[in-house]
Amino acid sequence: MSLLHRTSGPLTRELLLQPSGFGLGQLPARLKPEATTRTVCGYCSTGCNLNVHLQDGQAVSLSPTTEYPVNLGMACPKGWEALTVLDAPDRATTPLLRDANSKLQPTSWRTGVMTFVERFKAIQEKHGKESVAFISTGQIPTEEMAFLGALAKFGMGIKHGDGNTRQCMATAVVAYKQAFGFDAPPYTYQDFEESDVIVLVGSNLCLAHPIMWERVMRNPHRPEIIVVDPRMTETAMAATQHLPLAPKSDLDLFYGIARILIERDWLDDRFIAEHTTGFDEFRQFVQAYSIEHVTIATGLSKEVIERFAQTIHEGKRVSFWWTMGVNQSHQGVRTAQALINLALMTGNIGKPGTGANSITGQCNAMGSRLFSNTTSLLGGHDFANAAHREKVATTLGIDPSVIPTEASWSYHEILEGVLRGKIKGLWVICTNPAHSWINQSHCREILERLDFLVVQDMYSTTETAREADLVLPAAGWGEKDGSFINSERRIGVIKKVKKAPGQALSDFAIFRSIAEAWGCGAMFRDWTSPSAVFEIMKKLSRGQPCDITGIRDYAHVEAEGGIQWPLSEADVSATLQAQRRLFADGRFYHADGRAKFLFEVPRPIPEGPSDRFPFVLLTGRGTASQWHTQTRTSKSDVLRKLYPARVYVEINLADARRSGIKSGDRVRVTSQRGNLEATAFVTPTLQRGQVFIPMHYEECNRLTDAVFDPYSKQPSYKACAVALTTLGGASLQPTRSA
Ligand SMILES: Nc1nc2c(c(=O)[nH]1)N[C@H]1C(S)=C(S)[C@@H](COP(=O)(O)OP(=O)(O)OC[C@H]3O[C@@H](n4cnc5c(=O)[nH]c(N)nc54)[C@H](O)[C@@H]3O)O[C@H]1N2
Ligand SMILES: Nc1nc2c(c(=O)[nH]1)N[C@H]1C(S)=C(S)[C@@H](COP(=O)(O)OP(=O)(O)OC[C@H]3O[C@@H](n4cnc5c(=O)[nH]c(N)nc54)[C@H](O)[C@@H]3O)O[C@H]1N2
Ligand code: SF4
Ligand SMILES: [Mo]
Repeated sequence: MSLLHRTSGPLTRELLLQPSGFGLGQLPARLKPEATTRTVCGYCSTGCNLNVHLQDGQAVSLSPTTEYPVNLGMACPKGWEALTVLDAPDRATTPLLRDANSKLQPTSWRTGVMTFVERFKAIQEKHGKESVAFISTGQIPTEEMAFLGALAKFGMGIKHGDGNTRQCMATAVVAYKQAFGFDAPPYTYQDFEESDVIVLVGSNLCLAHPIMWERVMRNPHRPEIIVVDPRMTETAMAATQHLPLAPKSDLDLFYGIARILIERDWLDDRFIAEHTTGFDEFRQFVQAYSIEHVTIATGLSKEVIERFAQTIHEGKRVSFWWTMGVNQSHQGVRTAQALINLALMTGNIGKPGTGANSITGQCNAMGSRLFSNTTSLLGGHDFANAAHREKVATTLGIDPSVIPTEASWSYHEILEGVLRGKIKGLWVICTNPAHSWINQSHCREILERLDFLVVQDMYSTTETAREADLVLPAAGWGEKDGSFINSERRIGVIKKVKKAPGQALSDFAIFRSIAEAWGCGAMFRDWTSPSAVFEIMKKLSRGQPCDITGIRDYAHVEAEGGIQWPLSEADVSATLQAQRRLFADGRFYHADGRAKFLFEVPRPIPEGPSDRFPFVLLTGRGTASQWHTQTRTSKSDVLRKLYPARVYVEINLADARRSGIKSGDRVRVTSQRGNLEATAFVTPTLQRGQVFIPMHYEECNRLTDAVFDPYSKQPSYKACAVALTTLGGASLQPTRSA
């Protein structure tokens, strides 16, 4: 464990102070900072705090904040390098408009915004208001998300707008809403240190959330760490139990575990009776999940499964955590709920070191869940609820009739809308679908069909910006103000510490000028600055489970080291606890105050391996130094040294040996949708019949299969069938089918 900690863990303060580190020690004298300010990191949902050192008001270096309850002086390589990537030569510095020769040419902001308004209005006039849609993000401040959602839906009459959080968090949102009555991850990071059993499902915490992993490493209770993941990930290597189950067999496994807990009477009967509904039906349902059934479905041995159940029973404080291995599945919602069920039936919720805990991905996915105005109405409200619409309208001083009466189409429904000729104009903000969306060539074909595509991004070279008719240059993290909400519901403040290059503007400023040019500026008279919008958000949250009316302002948030929601006016007491969790009183958000047991018969993987495509492809994060589609992380010299430059495919040792494939050989990976050429990386960490490709490489999503969870509409990125061939055309066969 300690070796792993060193090799893949973050760079700590100690390293900073060493002469060879990246920190202050190596700065030339003329760059010694004059002042220091603080901001929250703009990559992952951990929400580490960084001290940014300034000279002439501009950032010159940074170091992790010691006295912040999230990261305690630690940061991962992306955080350390966050400033470097802002200076890249491909930053979008002026608006770009496609000319008659189909070339993107620089233009003025005035022309850019006027063209935006003219083209989208013309489309709406010809094809109806709903023919323009937007796709947004979990990576801009909450104030900007709220502005975008309100401007698009109430000001511009857009009905359909979704976020890249659909690719990521939609499953957890639906699972929580159905089970608890509100989208409410219950935990606080301190729980990583207080559990004696930590169950990580489909989460490679060690590299996707390195500082959360550091919190696990600080746990003084010598916890059992159980990793449920088909791959022997970095996290699994450091675990005490690894369950390398067959992909997407989690549901069978957890129903089987529930059955064992019931059979052996390892339940918290009182909690079940007082705080839940649906347990008797669930008890009946899981009878079908005998250990024999579960061993066949998962490929795990009886002993491994029983030991897992026994460890849950023996744990005094058991926490269940999940990430994309659960959410990105054709049955993600029910899988997340199967974990929630395990926590409920053993009473592992609402107490220190417990919980059914979805770990978020992007820095502000949680802000998007509450305030993006896509699936839920601003402030975690419901579009379909007339009282909610009335409340939001009154708070904003707008006519309730401008608020749509139903939630937007989901991401893939919007893309299908393009195919059906229903959507003609699309505005893409802070996301890169031409790289990250599932079944990429289809996605690109769809984008090409649009009459008008606007991309608002920091860089002009992203795969999506290259397809755009109009590129709007955006300031990024570090170049603007606002707030984020991290995985444990903690609101943190981000600050402008650097001037954006050229004419790039904050997304906030872009939304303001579009509102004016569109003719709905009056609706946003009070939306003058991020802090003004924070006040509006507070009002919108009043009376909701995410009530934040007790937060005074950004200064209050900073003084407390971030503040977790909820904090209503009534909650503000003399001392605010730095670590707060939900459901300590056993009351959930459904009208009866109880949590629900939810379950359903598992379904097979839509595209299992076949004779033609005999391998299962898994995808996900590759290293702690790569971020998604790499628009940012590829701009750092330091980060680029920490990962392979070109796409690679991990192949099981026995499978590779059988075909004489060695690490470094070039192979072709083909699915029904496309193919790519990659370098083979032969490894014992994969099971036979499975291969893995990191999502950071542009080619990865040529292969993936557009399959969705029926409730959350989240794409299932982590299971499709592929064939492997040498470049000479010889096909590889697994030593055993997957
Ligand atoms: N360095 C880095 N960190 C990141 C990001 C990044 O791009 N780079 N992105 C951030 C974002 S937005 C997100 S959403 C998170 C994602 O964080 P994670 O979800 O931890 O990362 P992934 O690698 O996508 O997937 C986790 C694991 O799911 C496993 N898996 C695949 N199929 C199954 C299955 O059927 N069952 C189970 N139990 N496991 C399965 C995969 O083998 C993989 O190891 O990371 C965040 N942090
Ligand atoms: N095969 C496969 N595909 C996946 C996944 C997987 O596991 N496997 N994971 C999925 C998941 S969980 C996620 S979250 C998505 C992520 O997919 P994307 O959202 O497409 O990935 P990013 O690279 O983060 O894209 C963010 C874009 O916003 C820009 N940007 C950054 N900051 C700002 C800003 O402040 N303002 C503006 N306007 N632009 C900005 C960046 O330059 C970048 O182009 O990928 C999904 N795709
Ligand atoms: S762990 Fe996440 S929040 Fe912390 S420094 Fe790394 S990327 Fe930033
Ligand atoms: Mo994500």
